[in-house]
Amino acid sequence: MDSPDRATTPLLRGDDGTHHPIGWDEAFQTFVDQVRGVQERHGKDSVAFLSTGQIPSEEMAFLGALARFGMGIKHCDGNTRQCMATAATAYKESFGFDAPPYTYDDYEQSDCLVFIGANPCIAHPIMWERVLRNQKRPEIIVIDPRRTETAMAASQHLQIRPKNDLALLYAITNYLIENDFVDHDFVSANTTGFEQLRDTVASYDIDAVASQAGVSPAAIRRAAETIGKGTAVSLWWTMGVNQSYQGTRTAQAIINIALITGNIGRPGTGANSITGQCNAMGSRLWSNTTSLIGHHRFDDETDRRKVAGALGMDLDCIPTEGSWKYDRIIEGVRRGEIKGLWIIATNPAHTWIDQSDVRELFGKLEFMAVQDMYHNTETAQHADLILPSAGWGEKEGTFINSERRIGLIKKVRRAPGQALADFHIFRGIAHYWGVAEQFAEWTDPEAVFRILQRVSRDQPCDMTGIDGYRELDACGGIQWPWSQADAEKYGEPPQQRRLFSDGRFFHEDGKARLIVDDVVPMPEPPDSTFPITLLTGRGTVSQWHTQTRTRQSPVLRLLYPNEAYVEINPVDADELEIEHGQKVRVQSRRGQVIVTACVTATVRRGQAFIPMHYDTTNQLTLSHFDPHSGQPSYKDCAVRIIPQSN
Ligand SMILES: Nc1nc2c(c(=O)[nH]1)N[C@H]1C(S)=C(S)[C@@H](COP(=O)(O)OP(=O)(O)OC[C@H]3O[C@@H](n4cnc5c(=O)[nH]c(N)nc54)[C@H](O)[C@@H]3O)O[C@H]1N2
Ligand SMILES: Nc1nc2c(c(=O)[nH]1)N[C@H]1C(S)=C(S)[C@@H](COP(=O)(O)OP(=O)(O)OC[C@H]3O[C@@H](n4cnc5c(=O)[nH]c(N)nc54)[C@H](O)[C@@H]3O)O[C@H]1N2
Ligand SMILES: [Mo]
Repeated sequence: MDSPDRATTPLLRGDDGTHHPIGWDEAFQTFVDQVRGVQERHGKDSVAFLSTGQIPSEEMAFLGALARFGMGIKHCDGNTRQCMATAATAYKESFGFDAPPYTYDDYEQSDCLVFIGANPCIAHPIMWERVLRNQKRPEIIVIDPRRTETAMAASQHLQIRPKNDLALLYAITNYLIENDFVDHDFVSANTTGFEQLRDTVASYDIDAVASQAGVSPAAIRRAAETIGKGTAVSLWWTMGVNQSYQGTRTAQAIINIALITGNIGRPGTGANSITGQCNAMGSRLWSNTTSLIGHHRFDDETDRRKVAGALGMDLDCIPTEGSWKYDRIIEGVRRGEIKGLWIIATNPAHTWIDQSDVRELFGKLEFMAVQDMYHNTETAQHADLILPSAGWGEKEGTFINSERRIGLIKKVRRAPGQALADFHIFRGIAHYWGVAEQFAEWTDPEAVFRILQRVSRDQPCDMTGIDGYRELDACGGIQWPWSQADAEKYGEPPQQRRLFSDGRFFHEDGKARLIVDDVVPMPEPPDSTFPITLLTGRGTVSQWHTQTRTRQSPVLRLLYPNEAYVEINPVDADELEIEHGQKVRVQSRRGQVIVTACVTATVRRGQAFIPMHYDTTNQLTLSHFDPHSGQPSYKDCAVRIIPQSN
């Protein structure tokens, strides 16, 4: 980890256009002067921040509170918008709170597991191991346009055409209702909206959907029958659903199936979103971006009072409105409304959708600060000021995983050079900004953890019963909720807990909502000029995102192709006269990249796949979003592929 790419001192761009090392004192002063300068020239709302699901909850909370309650920054979002926003929105609307219901034990307790747009063999190998440990010889159904490693291990693979999930899930729901696989008692006692669901899905006939989706009617019937007859069915989804222009409704179609068949709140069941980044769940709760810290509401005075009280801050420093979403912040840069940007632990110049546009936009900013472990990420290269950060293992704090488990991360080594934990960078900024007093209690991560416990009181994520870091360490992590009342009643927290075992959801009426919508067509379907649908996602177990960390490991580097490649079906390759290993040009309406052809039957005809790990992939993607969650739809755009002479 002491690679030459690590940022070891703050770096400031000089008049010659290159970065020069400076001390922390100058770095903090420059940061504060520049941010204030932009706010004075263009108004307070002209500075925004973009953060991450990869720092501890205490740091996220500090950042969100400092920026919004201390520095008056209104617009902020994080890379969780690229990743989990759809799941969060779907849960909130369906259950009344962003609450993944499951516990990892459910992988082992199911007799039928359905994976939709998820490739856990590659992306979640530890969870996949738990599936392999399942002793019930479960049926495994995978819905994915590619024949992934996970699909190969499944007993049923519905290899659908991209973005046909919503219609397919409605057809399955229709089948379940028509064949009376419905848990009527559960539906009438614990849900609302069943009649509307039934009437809407009635028009999704399996035969019609099958030809559109490119799978056989028999395969859909078999999957529906398996789900209907299963006694403990769990449904799991990841980015093939979240990163879709109808992702929220698709996630809710999955939730609907679990609800109407009574597959929730029991061992081996659930409508379960698998999280991506190590602390995406923490950012959903604590980042203070889309919702007021601890999943409260900015527009609710009672919530604002409660949060102000728990933080010991004045009510007037709590804003009454939420922020723009990520795409609107980027649009704000384009329109000249955002002039200053502070980017923490994320690399949008690589990962934001339609990236060439983003890189151009960064040039329009008057000030850009990047806080990262590495000084040379695609984003850091555009920065005026780079703040060097300690990474995982070099600092402490807590993370929350997909099963709502709060776990302690310990410091096992010193950060290189002058790199500081993000926590201490925020403390420094608070001091130089002149709000040290307001954050006097925020001395160290555990002190902040205690503040967050107070904020969580009486929320579904109540964690007031945890006896500090000591107990988190002793128990190997504790799932929320764990309230003071729980601790008094039960003593030790049980190892595995799932939500909704009492059938009560978090909406005021205690019921879950069955939510449906019309299916809308793909915005950029393949046509005669751009005949291929481009899919993007994770390529190998040994690559992580923009590879700032994984490329530092000589061992990992041997395990994946160093140069970008495109997977293309053998029949398409033949028609286009492309040989395996040959260079090809992949063009979309936005850009073009030269990559190596990997001819493989894992993708179907008319489709191609490029991993997201290469810095050029997002030059091709189309800027379009789920309207409810604002999450980018990274996995569908039209391209053409042209052979290059080597
Ligand atoms: N090794 C490794 N592991 C990782 C990561 C990494 O970079 N490297 N990143 C982590 C993060 S942040 C995340 S979010 C997760 C992501 O984990 P996953 O979501 O499992 O990974 P992806 O490859 O992005 O997408 C999953 C699948 O969606 C499929 N898909 C594409 N379009 C559609 C569609 O229209 N319908 C359906 N049903 N499926 C579709 C793709 O073919 C792909 O196989 O992985 C985490 N784990
Ligand atoms: N085409 C396409 N694009 C995609 C996706 C896709 O499937 N297809 N997937 C999307 C998804 S799911 C995600 S999650 C995003 C990920 O997108 P990014 O967040 O942009 O990618 P990362 O490489 O994870 O960037 C994290 C950065 O944080 C830094 N870092 C790590 N730990 C720390 C720390 O403790 N402190 C600080 N200050 N810095 C730290 C790392 O060095 C790295 O530069 O990409 C999205 N983009
Ligand atoms: Mo992600």
